[in-house]
Amino acid sequence: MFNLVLFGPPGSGKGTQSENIIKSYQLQHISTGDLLRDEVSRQTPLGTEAKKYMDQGMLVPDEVVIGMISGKIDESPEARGFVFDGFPRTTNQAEALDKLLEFKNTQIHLVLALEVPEADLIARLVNRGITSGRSDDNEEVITKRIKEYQSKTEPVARYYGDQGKLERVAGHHPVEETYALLSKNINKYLLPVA
Ligand code: B4P
Repeated sequence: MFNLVLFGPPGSGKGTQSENIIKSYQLQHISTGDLLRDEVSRQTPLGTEAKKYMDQGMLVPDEVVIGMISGKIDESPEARGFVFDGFPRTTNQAEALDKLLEFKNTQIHLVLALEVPEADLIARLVNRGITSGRSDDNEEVITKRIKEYQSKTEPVARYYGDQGKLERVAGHHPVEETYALLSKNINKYLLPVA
């Protein structure tokens, strides 16, 4: 089993690159952003709670997100591995993920951190907001999401750096070029199937 964390600020391309990675390496995709948006659209109690935070550009409480992840891993016992996209976003979430995986006799093997200048992040997300209909893709909320990332999520890079698992990758290139840089790192652990 090979488990990858795709890490980076809002709009750095985690979702975009995950799609390519799961196809080529035949891994299961776990995106906490997608899972939360699904709960919101189905108006579940969890979704109603999460929406309050997401609409303000704040992180959803750890216990909500960690509970969702555990169930999602259990749904795919035969998986070749997982791509965690947008999770963990706090050191608390990273510690919880380590414990969950240890319980399943596996671990995180590699963390790829996408690095993109802040001006590019804002431009990408404002641009996506024009078509996505996402309530958190407007300039005011985007700025809050980036601040939330800097204060709560950036420390997660140090957590994995201390474990010797972190690789930083330039994410400002076009999608295909960025993908080539990411796959070069993944190929050290696992070769593409497709
Ligand atoms: P997410 O859904 O994870 O969204 P994101 O960080 O904004 O986007 P991502 O980095 O995936 O960017 P994308 O590829 O889409 O989170 C949304 C919210 O959910 C959070 O703010 C939080 O409230 C909540 N949440 C999620 N996970 C949580 C957790 N673990 N704990 C607590 N709360 C959590 O790319 C963005 C745009 O850029 C797209 O339009 C794309 O086409 C474009 N783009 C991508 N790569 C490009 C490139 N190379 N060049 C040009 N444009 C590019």
